[in-house]
Amino acid sequence: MYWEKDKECMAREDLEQLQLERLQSTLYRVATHVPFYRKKFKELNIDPDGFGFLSELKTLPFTTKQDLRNNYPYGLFAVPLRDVVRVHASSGTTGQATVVGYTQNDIKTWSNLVARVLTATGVGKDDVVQIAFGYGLFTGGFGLHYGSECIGASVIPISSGNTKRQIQIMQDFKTTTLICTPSYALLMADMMIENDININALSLRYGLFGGEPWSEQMREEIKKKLNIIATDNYGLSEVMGPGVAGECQECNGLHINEDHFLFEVISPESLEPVGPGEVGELVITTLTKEAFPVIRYRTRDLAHIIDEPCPCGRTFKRMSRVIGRTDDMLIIRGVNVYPTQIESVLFDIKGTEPHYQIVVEREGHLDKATVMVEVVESIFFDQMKKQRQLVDHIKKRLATELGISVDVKLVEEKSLERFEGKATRVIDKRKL
Ligand code: DLL
Repeated sequence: MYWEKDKECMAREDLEQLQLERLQSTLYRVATHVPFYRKKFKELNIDPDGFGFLSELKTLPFTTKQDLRNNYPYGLFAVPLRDVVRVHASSGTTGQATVVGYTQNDIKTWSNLVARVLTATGVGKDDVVQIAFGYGLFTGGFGLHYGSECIGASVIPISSGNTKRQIQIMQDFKTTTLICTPSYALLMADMMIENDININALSLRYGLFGGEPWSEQMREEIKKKLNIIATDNYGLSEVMGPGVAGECQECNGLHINEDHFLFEVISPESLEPVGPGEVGELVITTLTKEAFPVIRYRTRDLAHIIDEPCPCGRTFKRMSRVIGRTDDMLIIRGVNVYPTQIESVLFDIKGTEPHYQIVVEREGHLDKATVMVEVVESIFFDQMKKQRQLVDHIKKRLATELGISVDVKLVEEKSLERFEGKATRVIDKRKL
């Protein structure tokens, strides 16, 4: 199922021509209306009118989160505020908030791209969509809301939180599609199981999950517990919000909406492009944004590009799931470790619950990581010997996967914090 087949399945040569034309007009727009870009282009001797090939993209300057912060709140807008109909902002948990804006046209484009992502999962106008992402400055709630309305689905704008009520509404309103973070979906599933709710009596068929990294094992767990098709969708507020990329029913990588975004993958150290199919930091250039265009935005998200054709017929390249963020990456004794690697191992081990947290501390000059893992009650109250065996087993599996040893601590079921939005997997005590 496609939302815009002519676009989503277009020939690559046509796509590249379209990308070039759109890039040219974006460069013109930012050079004319955004002093930050005008200054940068001048410093680097870039003539935005003389841009003739997509391959020249790498001559353009990067834009970073810090640049957005330095221009807080409206400094990077390319249209006057009177043309802006919506403002969103990032939460600012890692510093000052960053602000983004949308023109009427941007909202239309955004809804359309989210509509593509929803349609690729199988969601249509007969569906009842429960949006359990937060509504507000976060782009998740409103982004998915407008996209769902665009396809004509019946939208339940419940927002996040109040899990009991979410479940009640899911039952009463015959929700067919759940939209939230993967960790919140799992929290809901667990609560339903705990309360002996018959999952098969629900009308639920689809789940679109995004907003945070999750592993393939977590997808399996959600699918099994909720008996649904579960797809991954990706986006970030600096670039638009949800709708940047999303999986089709093949569930094997997220189709990038390439007619609206140019993706590059670079090494965060050398800033040079990585080899084909290699993991690196995603760098995104918007091609159609009016109010808030960005040139070569460094996302800090790590993924790789899948170039092979997809059996679904879409010609847009896919990105792999995001394995983590450069700023989530733990360097433990010189080795790079991502929470999703730990998650994959834990999901494979019987007796552990899919809830974990990684605590990083500094002992002397060395970083020490402890993985706190919830275990089922029978194990928690089991003999010490059995518990030790389980700890050793987890440690060994983690050491093989990560290439370094970490400590493991078993904790009682439900003792770790639960999340209704994005989960926090790492507690870094080194910064405290
Ligand atoms: O999280 C936009 C969004 C909302 C996407 C709902 C999908 C669904 P921000 O709050 O700006 O925007 O956070 C963006 O979240 O740079 C990634 O690190 C992470 N992220 C988003 N989607 C995924 C995903 C929204 N599917 C940041 N997998 C991004 C992994 C994701 N990480």
